[in-house]
Amino acid sequence: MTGGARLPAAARALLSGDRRALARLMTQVENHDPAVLPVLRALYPKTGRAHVIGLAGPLGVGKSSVVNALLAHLRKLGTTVAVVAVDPSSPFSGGSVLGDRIRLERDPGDAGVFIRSMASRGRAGGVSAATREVVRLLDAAGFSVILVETVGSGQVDIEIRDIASTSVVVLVPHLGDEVQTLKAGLFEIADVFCVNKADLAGADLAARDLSELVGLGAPRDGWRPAVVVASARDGTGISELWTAIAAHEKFLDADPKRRAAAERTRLATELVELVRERYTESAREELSEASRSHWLDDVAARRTDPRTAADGIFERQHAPKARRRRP
Ligand SMILES: Nc1nc2c(ncn2[C@@H]2O[C@H](COP(=O)(O)OP(=O)(O)OP(=O)(O)O)[C@@H](O)[C@H]2O)c(=O)[nH]1
Ligand SMILES: [Mg+2]
Repeated sequence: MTGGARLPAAARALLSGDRRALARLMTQVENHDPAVLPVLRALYPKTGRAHVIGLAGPLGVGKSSVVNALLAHLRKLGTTVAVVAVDPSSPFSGGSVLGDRIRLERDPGDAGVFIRSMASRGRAGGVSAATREVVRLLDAAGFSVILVETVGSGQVDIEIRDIASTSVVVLVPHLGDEVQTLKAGLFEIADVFCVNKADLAGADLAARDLSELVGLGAPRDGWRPAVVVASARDGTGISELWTAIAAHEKFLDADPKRRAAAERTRLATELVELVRERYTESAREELSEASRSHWLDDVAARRTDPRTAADGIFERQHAPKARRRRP
């Protein structure tokens, strides 16, 4: 008897390469369908092998185009690739654009590619929780490289660092971009900078300025971000971009403790987020119970300040039962 016999049917289907089962599980994740939870639990030990690469950057800099070019490059190398486009605002706009553009260049019968755009609608854990779960499904399904493109707010851009082992920040050669990037906090998350649209004027200058900026800072965790000039439009610099990404991966692997430490940091962030999600849910439940409306009544009437009331709610819900029973 093998351990596999105890796996849920959907997990077995995913592991056997059933792409429709994979897509169905992703939909369940997006819809917060609790039926997916035992499947995720069963698949978790089979994850952790994929190289997860995040791509972030300002609107319209060519992230999807770079993803598309990397995808083509990796397929030529024989690497299996999955793409996840994360759009926190709309399930259709940005994502479907990405899907359409990539569909143009890929062979629909190519089982080595999987593309998914996703939205995360109103979950307390935000975009990250659902994205992590979708990435894990792809990881378990055996994709070697998973490219995660963020679409939308700067906050989501920054959260990519909690999901990906390598973060690529895509920029374009326009004056002031570096300053904007610094402001948006993107500078801190980049392992690799990609100055895209090199077919336009100024790319080399922008890359030089950026390299200087990178040179001024201290390496983060021993790594100094690489700066690559590329044009997703004509394909120049894409193999160099992949080389830079792969170099970061190699750097992580050079010291086994390094990758483990980075992963533990990401997992700690995830656990805090998940616990916070539970607390948030139970606090909402507490306040929505009519018999508990005294919390809100007291705060609204200025009898209790919000922090004291919050302490009271937390105590009531999470203090050990023995303590709660005391008079
Ligand atoms: N000249 C030039 N244009 C490019 C290049 N790469 C992308 N573009 C164009 O830039 C525009 C935006 O490209 P996308 O790939 O959709 O950019 P994005 O960053 O994914 O956009 P959002 O997801 O909406 O933020 C499109 O019109 C592309 O054709 C490039 O290397 N050179
Ligand atoms: Mg895009």
